[in-house]
Amino acid sequence: MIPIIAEIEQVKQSFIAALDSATTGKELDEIRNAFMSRQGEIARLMALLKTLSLEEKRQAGPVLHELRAYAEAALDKKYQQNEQAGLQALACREQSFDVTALRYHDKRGSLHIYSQIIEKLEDIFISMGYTVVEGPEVETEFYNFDALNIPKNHPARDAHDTFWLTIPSLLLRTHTSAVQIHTLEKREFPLAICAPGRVYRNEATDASHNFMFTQIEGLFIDKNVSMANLIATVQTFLQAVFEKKDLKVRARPSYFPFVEPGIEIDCSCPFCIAGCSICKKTKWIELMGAGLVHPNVLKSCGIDEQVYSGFAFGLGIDRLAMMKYGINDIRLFQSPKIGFLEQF
Ligand code: FA5
Repeated sequence: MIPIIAEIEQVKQSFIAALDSATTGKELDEIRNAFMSRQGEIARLMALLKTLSLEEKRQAGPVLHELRAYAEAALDKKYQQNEQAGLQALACREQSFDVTALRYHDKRGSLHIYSQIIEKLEDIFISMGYTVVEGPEVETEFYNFDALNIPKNHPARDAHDTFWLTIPSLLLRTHTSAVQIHTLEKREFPLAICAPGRVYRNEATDASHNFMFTQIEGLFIDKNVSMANLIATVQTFLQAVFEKKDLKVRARPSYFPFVEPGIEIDCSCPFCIAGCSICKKTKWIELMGAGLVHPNVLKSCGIDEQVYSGFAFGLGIDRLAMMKYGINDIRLFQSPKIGFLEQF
């Protein structure tokens, strides 16, 4: 036997062995490249054949052509088998996919800390007979300022760095007190509402200031409403918020154009007895602005201020949550940090 025929046989055996062990499309591509390409084994044998004598070509030529035909057919068949096996595996996977299956170790979503706190505050208000209402976040100048006794050029407007819209007189509300006016306009008494929601102020952010934060407003209107009613209501509310029956409140004079008199309400520190880092060793925590609704506010909503009176108070939910949960940066509330969110 001439040597090239033995070499053709060797190539055939190594082709068969490679094909037998191939299980992926990528491996089949590699085999095609190694044996069938222009730089492959069969092309090398073809080149060798050309250098042989006529007699040798006559003997080896058909054997080499037979190897090429065999290799092409075997490779095609294996490609087909491989494709079918892949499709079957896919069909099998799809068939056994159970959308209702319970997966114990998957991460579960939960309500955002904002939602949890707002729900809790709403529950407390509801338990005191209040109704939850909402107002728009895009407000008119009238609801956010004018009707709240803050006319144009009033210095109190400076305290609210406002995001104005390009449409004249429209703005992002700077406080939930704007909801007071929407509710008062309905003139249904007695009136007891709370209004939680996002508010916006165009100010620089730091660990305790954000440009978007959440407030909750309380408003009560009836006949003969007094400061004593306000303080008792706020004390009951805060005792429930901090789950402390002996929590005390105190009032300090303050100024908000829409209440008269205006006060700031502090509560005794619910976290310590002798002073701690949260109350800055003062044993008191500043919590909210409040006061008796200014007669001008009632008048601007068409309410007889000689007959009706009321109180209002508003507090920042972010700062309340920071205190309650020991959060040291207000910006975390709006961050997508999963480690932070997962704690609640
Ligand atoms: C007001 O917004 C009044 N509307 C509250 C009020 C309601 C007074 C009813 C009287 C009657 P003030 O600007 O102080 O007040 O804001 C209230 C609370 O919002 C603050 O106590 C604070 O907790 C929170 N707050 C204010 N500015 C920011 C800020 N930039 N980032 C986070 N929280 C803030």
